[in-house]
Amino acid sequence: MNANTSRGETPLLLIGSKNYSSWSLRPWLFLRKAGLQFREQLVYFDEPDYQAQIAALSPSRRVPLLIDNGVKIWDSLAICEYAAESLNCGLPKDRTARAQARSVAAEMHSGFATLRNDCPMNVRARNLRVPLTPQLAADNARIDEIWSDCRQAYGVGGGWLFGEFSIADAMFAPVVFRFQSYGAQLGADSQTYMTHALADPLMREWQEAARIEGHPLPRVDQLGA
Ligand SMILES: N[C@@H](CCC(=O)N[C@@H](CS)C(=O)NCC(=O)O)C(=O)O
Repeated sequence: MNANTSRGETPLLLIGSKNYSSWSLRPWLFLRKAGLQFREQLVYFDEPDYQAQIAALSPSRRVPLLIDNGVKIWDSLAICEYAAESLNCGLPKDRTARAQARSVAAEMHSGFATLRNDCPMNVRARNLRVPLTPQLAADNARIDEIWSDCRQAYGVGGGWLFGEFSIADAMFAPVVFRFQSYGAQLGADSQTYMTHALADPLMREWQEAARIEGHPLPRVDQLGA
């Protein structure tokens, strides 16, 4: 992928469970959408040597991690940005739209702590119910606002937040799966966005892999069940 060099091994993406690892879904989806050929290596959270497996490769001891021609990139948003820059894709061409796509991607990357904690991604689960605390309602409402604002301002020309698929959609992909599992009150534009995202062939591929993956985590599965 490294745009500055012609030599190269196939990039390697180290990711966690497809059912539970929300951070892993983001770069996986982005790289696949970009059409990049890459190898996938999975580490499962329930394996006894999981920490050792990650530590052997990842400086942050977390997933995801991309290794491209010996260069390590160990953060979901950084991987998406690196790929967008190398492949010249995945960000709106218009400067204002691009800045807004980066803003909502960054807001997702650094925020929504209550949603993350109370509703961990559990792709294969349905009909989960957790208490709708004021903080959780506020997180959901802000996401609803972002999705509908983006769709209304930039949605012409495609079903994604900025029309064509972008980094913003990669960052919100785990939220789409969370809302499918836990439910959320959303306006019409956000509902339409959810439907579009869930029908996407790559989202379905990830969902199917999560369904057959095994490696259950009981402490996550019991939340909201
Ligand atoms: N800011 C990082 C967060 C990565 C992260 O927290 N990954 C989780 C998996 S979804 C992880 O590796 N957790 C392992 C641990 O904390 O031991 C990113 O955007 O990639």
